[in-house]
Amino acid sequence: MSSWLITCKTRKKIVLVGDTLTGKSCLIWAFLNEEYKERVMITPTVVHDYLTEVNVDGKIVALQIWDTGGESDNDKLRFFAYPGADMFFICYAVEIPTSLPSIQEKWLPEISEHCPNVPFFVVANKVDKRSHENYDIRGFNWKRGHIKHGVEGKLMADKVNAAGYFECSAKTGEGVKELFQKALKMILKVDDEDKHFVRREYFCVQQ
Ligand SMILES: Nc1nc2c(ncn2[C@@H]2O[C@H](COP(=O)(O)OP(=O)(O)OP(=O)(O)O)[C@@H](O)[C@H]2O)c(=O)[nH]1
Ligand SMILES: [Mg+2]
Repeated sequence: MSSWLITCKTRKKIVLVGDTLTGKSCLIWAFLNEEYKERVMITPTVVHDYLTEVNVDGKIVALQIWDTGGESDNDKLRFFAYPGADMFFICYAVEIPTSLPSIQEKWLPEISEHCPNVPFFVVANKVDKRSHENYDIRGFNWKRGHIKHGVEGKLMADKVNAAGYFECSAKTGEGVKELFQKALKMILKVDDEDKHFVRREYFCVQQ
């Protein structure tokens, strides 16, 4: 790790949560290495952090990405990853129907308890699976009778007041870079707005 990364002032942290096997580790790997790796971890993830640098509109940001394991065995350990988070990605996978309601039932209550007021995106992973022969053009899976069209994920994102809804595939790379770019842009924008807010407050005090 370069010393520049350690001392860089613009340092941001994104934490990924979501049910097990929803593709969190593969998504991070795809972002960091621009390639797909079927099995990122030999053992299931508990908590793992990465550090990289990202150019956001010409500004270099040191980005910490924290991967967490979705297995319920990790419920008592996962929150170690949360302090200092600037944003969460709550992930579901388009081929795991139960992972979508989990956003509201499990992940939102968990991150809200530990990090209230931290913005989050809802992220639909493995969207390449939609083009599988089992699906028709609207994303209807005839075998399981479950609709996995993006509209469901978007509705969930609206329902839980997510700051955004994104669709990705670690396998094809679709949407991966855009997701992290959009997240960092939003984080940096919030920073700027906070600064203005503080300045406004300061002027009030002076008057
Ligand atoms: N088709 C497809 N399969 C994917 C994609 N991403 C992940 N997978 C598959 O899904 C499996 C699980 O992905 P992981 O990234 O390990 O899932 P995870 O959310 O990190 O799981 P936990 O660490 O247990 O919480 C992988 O081993 C791949 O086989 C994708 O974009 N497309
Ligand atoms: Mg994992």
